[in-house]
Amino acid sequence: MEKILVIGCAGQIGSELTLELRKIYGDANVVATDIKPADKEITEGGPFEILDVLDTHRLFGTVSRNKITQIYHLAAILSGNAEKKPIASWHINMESLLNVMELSRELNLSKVFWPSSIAVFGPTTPRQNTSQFTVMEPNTVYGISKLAGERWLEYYFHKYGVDGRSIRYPGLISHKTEAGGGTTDYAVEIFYEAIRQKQYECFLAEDAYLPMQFMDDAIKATINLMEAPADKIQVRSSYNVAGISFSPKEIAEEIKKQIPDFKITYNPDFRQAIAESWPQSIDDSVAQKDWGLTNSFDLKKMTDVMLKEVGNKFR
Ligand code: NAD
Ligand code: AKB
Repeated sequence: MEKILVIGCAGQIGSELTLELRKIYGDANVVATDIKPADKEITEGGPFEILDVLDTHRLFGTVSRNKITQIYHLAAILSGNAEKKPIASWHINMESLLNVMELSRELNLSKVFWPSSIAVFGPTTPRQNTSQFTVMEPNTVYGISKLAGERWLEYYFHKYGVDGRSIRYPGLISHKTEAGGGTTDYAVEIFYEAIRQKQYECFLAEDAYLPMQFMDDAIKATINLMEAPADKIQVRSSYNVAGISFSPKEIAEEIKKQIPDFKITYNPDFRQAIAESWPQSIDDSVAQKDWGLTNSFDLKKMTDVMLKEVGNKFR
């Protein structure tokens, strides 16, 4: 029987992944933790603890007391916020991962999930159909921490046999919990503002193409990766996952099909330079081949669900 610890359960991914894991493994077998309170659905639907992942002593205590066998470590400072506090963000992103990897080694846990990001790529990476193995020279503190994290994951696998698994998520789009300080957040905010104000000022330029993925597909991919037999996982750093690529102009056009008087204006800020350093589209054929990655939401299907669900929140 697996017992799972989710670290960062109150965030954009954790708030949905925790519920999905509880459906699969049983409510009592998924211990949700975060440094801040989470939604009632999470705190009342199964075990929940306030936990700072940097507190090594408490982390070991929580894992031992609950007889945890797997960890999903989601806590991090994302690209936009990390540029505002580089050293503090490096500390949180790296120390938290090393705490989790050391603990997994010492307590011989069965598996660890830790997400990487398209931020591992940089301005010298080919930007179209970016391959699994390519030039990686990130120039953001977030990207540097994700690339270093990937190296540590691979190191712990080869050196100690820790079964760490990872996806380089593109920008994730969801309606349950708002995004937490990234460069791709515009693609979530735009739906809220389209519903609330029928207008949106975008912090990226109209042609800032980026890879994105709807949350349902991201969660399905995460669980498929974690459930795949260990010998299928040939990439021990992190897998490319493509999703769908579009620009702010294209998503605005899709929204206008349903809200004809929606208006978008552009006022690019520091995040435009980050977007320009990331790929515009991703080649995820290795993940397809190794563990059967699939993607089912295109721009239209995602827009339909987002407008409906965000609309329901304000009804
Ligand atoms: P988020 O910011 O929405 O959530 C992160 C959660 O971690 C928050 O609830 C926060 O309170 C918690 N946290 C922060 N510091 C903590 C600490 N010291 N101890 C315990 N919890 C702490 O982020 P997210 O979008 O859910 O991202 C989760 C992971 O996925 C991150 O590693 C992120 O880099 C990665 N990722 C996300 C995206 C995306 O588009 N959302 C894309 C690529 C990678
Ligand atoms: C961000 O924009 O920082 C994240 C990511 C792609 O890692 N959404």
